[in-house]
Amino acid sequence: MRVNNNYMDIEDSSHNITASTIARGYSVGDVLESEEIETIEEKTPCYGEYQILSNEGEIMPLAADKKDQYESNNSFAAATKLNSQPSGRPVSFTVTRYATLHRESWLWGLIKRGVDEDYYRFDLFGNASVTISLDNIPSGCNYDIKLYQYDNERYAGEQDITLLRSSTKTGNASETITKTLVAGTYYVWVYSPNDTSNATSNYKLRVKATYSAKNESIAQLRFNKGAKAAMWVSDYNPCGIKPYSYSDKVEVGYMSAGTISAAKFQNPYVRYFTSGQPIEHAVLYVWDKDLRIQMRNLLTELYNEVSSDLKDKKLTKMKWELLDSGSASAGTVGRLAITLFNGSTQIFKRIFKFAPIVVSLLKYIFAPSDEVITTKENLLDYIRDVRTALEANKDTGNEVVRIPFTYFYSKTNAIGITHISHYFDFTQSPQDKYLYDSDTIPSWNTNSIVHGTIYGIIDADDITNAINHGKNSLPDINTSTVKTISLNSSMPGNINVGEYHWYKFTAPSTGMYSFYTENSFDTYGELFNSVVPARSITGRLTYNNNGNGNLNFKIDYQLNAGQIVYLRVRGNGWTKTGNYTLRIAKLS
Ligand SMILES: [Ca+2]
Ligand SMILES: [Ca+2]
Ligand SMILES: [Ca+2]
Repeated sequence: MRVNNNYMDIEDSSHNITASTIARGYSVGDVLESEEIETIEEKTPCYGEYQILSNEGEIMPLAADKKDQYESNNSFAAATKLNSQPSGRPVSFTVTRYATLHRESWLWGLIKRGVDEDYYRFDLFGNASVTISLDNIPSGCNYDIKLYQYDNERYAGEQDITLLRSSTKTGNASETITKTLVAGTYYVWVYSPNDTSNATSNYKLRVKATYSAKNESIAQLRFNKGAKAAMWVSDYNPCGIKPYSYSDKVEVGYMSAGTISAAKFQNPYVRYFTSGQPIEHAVLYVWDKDLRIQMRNLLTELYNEVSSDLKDKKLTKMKWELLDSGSASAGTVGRLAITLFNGSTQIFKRIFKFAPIVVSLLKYIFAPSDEVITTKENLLDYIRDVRTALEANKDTGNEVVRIPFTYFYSKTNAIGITHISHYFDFTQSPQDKYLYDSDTIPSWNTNSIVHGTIYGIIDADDITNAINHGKNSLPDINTSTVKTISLNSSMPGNINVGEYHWYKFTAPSTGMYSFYTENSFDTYGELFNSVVPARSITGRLTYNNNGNGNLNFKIDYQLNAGQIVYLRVRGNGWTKTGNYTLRIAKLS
């Protein structure tokens, strides 16, 4: 190339001018400016197949450098896997890889590269905080990293990969990306923005993932938060489908064996879902007896009205609508309208008035799909199944009902048919056991594949918050009413797991008083000036565990005439349960 004051000529190796700015009608400045723009243009990553160019001697006079052990990993499709599916509960992990960028010519589509690029893939089995770092970048080199996510949506193809975050420092400064991510498939792209490389000096790539998963105690949710129910919601939504969105089989992608370009479905995450086992998407736990009874009552009304009023056997369409949305602002009554159709003819319509939380649970969680319920008998069977779930053993006060919502992954793979459809099948079937006999709601179980997040449910808004993976969490509140107790009386009580009872005492005269329990279980007593929420110990005056012998507490405390104190009685460690008798005596 030869540049003079006004013109620029481009010559070949024999100094023949092959192009000139005179001929093109633009000046040197224009050309240099456009060249500058080209040099700062960002690199794009490579998705699918690429070709290593082996006979590039004339253009790349030196032989390609020695490759690292993970080669060839020059595209998302060929990415090196950093982790695999754990055999049990997914645990937080850190993976470190030492590798190099070497010189090598290769081609992806029309884009030619002279320097190696490395692609890594990792999968998250739950929501996690992730830190990716690239250290030990060789001196004289500039490497960058970018984090990508495989698009978790229906009909996503092999190029549906989205950039989440970049780290592009200059020189050989270390690169870091930190981000909170949901369960899914991710890629890290390590490349040199200015085509610098060093085939003998390793970079150090580290991916650290810390799952946010946490088990919850039903007693905590019930007595500290005042929750009536809870929902476990999986951290992974299959192809972006939210829990309870479907009650039947949905196509999420298809592949045609004919041409690669017709391959619409490449979601790498579904490889974990081929076991034939049901995968839990969301689980409803209900312990509040009144809530369960109200839901059963609504279903009983619906059952009776459908069986007596619906003469038409065939159903083609069903509408479950919340008239008063069932949000907390709707007040104390929510209205659920259920309309049934045969063709365009409306054959049934009823409006049910219940508490907002009741109509919301029915609408969001139990509304069946048109495709599944096609006859009057189908609908009656369905209502009976849900009723059975809520019934359990209604005579005991502390039982918990567990109702999972599951799906299967499947594909049609018939011989002779080149078009293969992939499905998630959400069709529900009745289960044989609904009673749940543990205080712990686990963030992971063998049917859940990935971790989930647990949401306490007090009212209708909490249901939509849970389904939408919302951030609203329940504050600590007081779920215990305060009973007044007087001197020398005895107060019987029964404590369940996590429960606490408040008592108010007004000293009739100045003196030393003794507060204590009798009977045989491990009680714990705490004295306050005022009632505090949940397990708070703010402003606690004094406390005692076993002062009265036989694991009973005893608190002796000096009070003035007319002074009011509040006593909290609970099981030791919040876990002990049983019957007690509370007494207050005046010592002096
Ligand atoms: Ca490499
Ligand atoms: Ca590579
Ligand atoms: Ca850099």
